[in-house]
Amino acid sequence: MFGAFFQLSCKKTLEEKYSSPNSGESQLYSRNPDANCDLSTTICEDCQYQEAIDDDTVYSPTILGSPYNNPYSIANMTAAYNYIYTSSIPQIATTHYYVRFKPTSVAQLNVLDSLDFELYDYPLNVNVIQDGDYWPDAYTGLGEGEYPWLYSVVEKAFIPPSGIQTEILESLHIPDDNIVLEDEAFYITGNSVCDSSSYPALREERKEFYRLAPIDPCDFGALDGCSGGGGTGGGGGNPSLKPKGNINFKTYSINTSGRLGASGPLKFTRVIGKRFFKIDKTYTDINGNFQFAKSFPKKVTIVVKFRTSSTYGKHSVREEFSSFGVWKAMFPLKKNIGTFKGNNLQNLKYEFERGTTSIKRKTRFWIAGVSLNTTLETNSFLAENNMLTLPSDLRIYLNAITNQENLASFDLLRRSSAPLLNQHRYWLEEIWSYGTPSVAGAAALLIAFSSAGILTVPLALLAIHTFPQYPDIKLNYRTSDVNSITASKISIAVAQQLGIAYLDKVAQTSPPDGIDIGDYVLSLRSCLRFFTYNDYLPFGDNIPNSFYDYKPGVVAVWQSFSQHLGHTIADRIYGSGASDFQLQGKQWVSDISNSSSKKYLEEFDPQVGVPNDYFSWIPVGIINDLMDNTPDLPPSSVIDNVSGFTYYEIQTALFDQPGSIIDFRNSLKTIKPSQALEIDALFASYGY
Ligand SMILES: [Ca+2]
Ligand SMILES: [Ca+2]
Ligand SMILES: [Ca+2]
Repeated sequence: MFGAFFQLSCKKTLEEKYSSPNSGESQLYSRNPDANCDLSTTICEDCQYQEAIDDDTVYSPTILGSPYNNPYSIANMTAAYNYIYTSSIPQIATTHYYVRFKPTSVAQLNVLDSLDFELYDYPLNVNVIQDGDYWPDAYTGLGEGEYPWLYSVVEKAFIPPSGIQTEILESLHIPDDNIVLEDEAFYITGNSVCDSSSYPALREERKEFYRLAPIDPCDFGALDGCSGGGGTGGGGGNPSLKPKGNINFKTYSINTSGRLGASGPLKFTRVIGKRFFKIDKTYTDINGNFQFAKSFPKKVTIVVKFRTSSTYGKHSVREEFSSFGVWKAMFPLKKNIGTFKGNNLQNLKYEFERGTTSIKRKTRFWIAGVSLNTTLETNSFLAENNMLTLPSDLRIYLNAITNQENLASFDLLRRSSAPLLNQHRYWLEEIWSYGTPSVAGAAALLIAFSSAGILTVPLALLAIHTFPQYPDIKLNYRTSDVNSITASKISIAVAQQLGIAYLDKVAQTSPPDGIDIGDYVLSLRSCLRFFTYNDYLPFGDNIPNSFYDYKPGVVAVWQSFSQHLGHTIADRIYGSGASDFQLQGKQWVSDISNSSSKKYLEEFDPQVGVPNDYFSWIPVGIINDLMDNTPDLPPSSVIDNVSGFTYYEIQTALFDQPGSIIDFRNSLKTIKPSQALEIDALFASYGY
C-alpha cells in the first residue's frame, strides 16, 4: 500500500519536474539542428527549406548522410532498458520491423497503397540531410518499368503482402509512449536532441527512482510471452511530446465573413509523424486538428498525406509523376510541413496557400487541400439529401496541362474530366489482359490520356501500364493568372466532376442496359475528334451525328446535374464568400443574400448563345427551377411554375437512366403528375 502510494506520488513529481513548459508558436530558423538548443522554444528546423522546394515547379532530390546509430535496435533498446530500470532482461521484445518491398507491377503498387504503409525510396537507417521528392540513387540502374526498393516500418503483426517481394531488414523495439526509455536509448546512441549535457543528471535520478520502485517488464511490453499482454506505456509518458496541431487551407474569399471565412480546416485527412524508425499516423478532425497517440522524443517530422479516412470514403488527391518517383503516382500526394524540435510539440500549425504561379508545387498542394475538402462536403450533401453517396476510394489527379497556359482560370471547369478509371479498375484490367477493349473502357482511357496526346486505344492501354495512374477525376488547372484561382472556383470544378462519379454510381445501381458512363464518355470522346478546344470541344454542339458516338442528350442530362451540383456545393461550402466568376457573358457576384453560384443557378438563361455560351442547350438551371418556388423574372425567358421537387425525387428520375432531356422530363412528370403541364412549360422554355 505504502509502496504504491510512494510510486504514484514520486512519479508525479518526476513528471512535473521534467515536463516541459508550454511554448509558443513554432518559428523559422536556419537549418542546423545543433545551432539552437533552447528546447523551451519549439522551432521548425527545415520549414524554410520545405517551403522553398515547393516554390518551384520541379522535384527536388533527397540527400542522405551517413548511417546513424539506431536507437530502436533490439540490442540498444535492451541495453537502455536494463540500465535505466536496473534490470537484466536478456532481450527486449520486437514490436516493429524495418522492411523493404520490391513491387514489380502497378497492381502491386496498388496493394501497397491500400495497406497505407508509409513508403520511402531511401533507406531509413541513415541521416536525412535534405528530405526532397526522390532519392536519385534509388533509380540508378533500374530497367524500364522497374520500380525501386521501397522502405517502411511495419507493426510486428503485419502480414507480408502476397506476391510482393518483401525483406525484413531489422527487428525493432519502438515504445509508443515511454520517454524514459527512449531518452536513454537516444542518449547511448548519440541521438539526443541537444540535451546530452543536461541528461546525465536526470538519468541517474531516474535510475535511482526505478531502483527503489522496480517495474515489471511485462507491464511495459518489454518481454515476449508475458500473460495478459504488455502495456505500451512505462512510467515516462509526456503529453507535451505527443505532437498536436492544426492544418488549414486559405480560401481567397473576398468576403471573409462568408461561411468558411479566409481559411478552412483540412478535415479528416491523414497526418503522419516520423522520427528515425518511429512512425505514427492519425487523421485531422472536423476542425483540422490532429493529435498523435505516440510521443516523439523532442523532435518530429510532420507530413500531410492527402487521403481521407475510410470512414470518410478513403478519397485521395494524387499527382502525375514522371521519370524519378513515378511509383508515387500510385499513392496520395504528400506534403512535408517540417521537422519540429522542442520540449513541447503541441502547437504545430500549417496553412496551405497558393504559390506565385499556378504550376508551382505550392499551388498544387493548396488545390489538393481544397479538392479533398470539396469531396467531403459533396458526400455530406448527398447523404443529407438521402441520395446515393459517392463511391469510395475516388482518386483525383492534379494536372497542370501544358496547353492551358493563357486561358482564364475558369476554363479549368471545362478542361477537367472524370474518366473514373480507378472505379472501373476491374474491367480495365480485363481489357488489358484480354486485349478486347469494351467501348466504355476504351473511351475512358482515351479521355484520360488525351491531354498527353495519346489517341489510340492500344497506346492508351500501354500508357496506363507504364504510368501507374488510374485517375477517377483529372483536374486540369493551369492558368497564367494564379490570382484568378480561388477555393470556391476549384470546388465548383471538383464537385462538377464528382457529379459524374455520382451519376456513374446511379447508372450502376439502376437496371442494366441503360445509359451509363460509357455513353457519356464516348460522347465526350467524339467531341475531341470533331470540335476544337476553343469552341465546342468539351460537350459538342447538341446536334446528333450518326457517324460518331455522340449522344448530346446524355451530355445534357449528365452535365445539367453535375454543373448544378458543382455550384450547389460551392454555395454550401462558401456561401456569400464564394468568389465572383464569369459565365454566360455575365459577372456573377456574391452578396449578403446569395452566393455567386446560387444566383447563377437561378438566373441561368437558355437564350444566351455563342460566343457567351456555347452550351446553353445544357439546361444548367433546370434542377434549381424544379425545386424552388421562385418564378423566374423577365427578361428571363424561363417559365418556372414548377416547385417542390426534392433531390431524392431528382435521383428517382435519374434512376430511369434518361438518355435525353425529354426522357428526364417524362420521368419527372410521373413523379409529380399534378404539375405535368407546368413541367412541360418549364422544359419548353429551356428549348425542350
Ligand atoms: Ca431559373
Ligand atoms: Ca421553380
Ligand atoms: Ca426559379
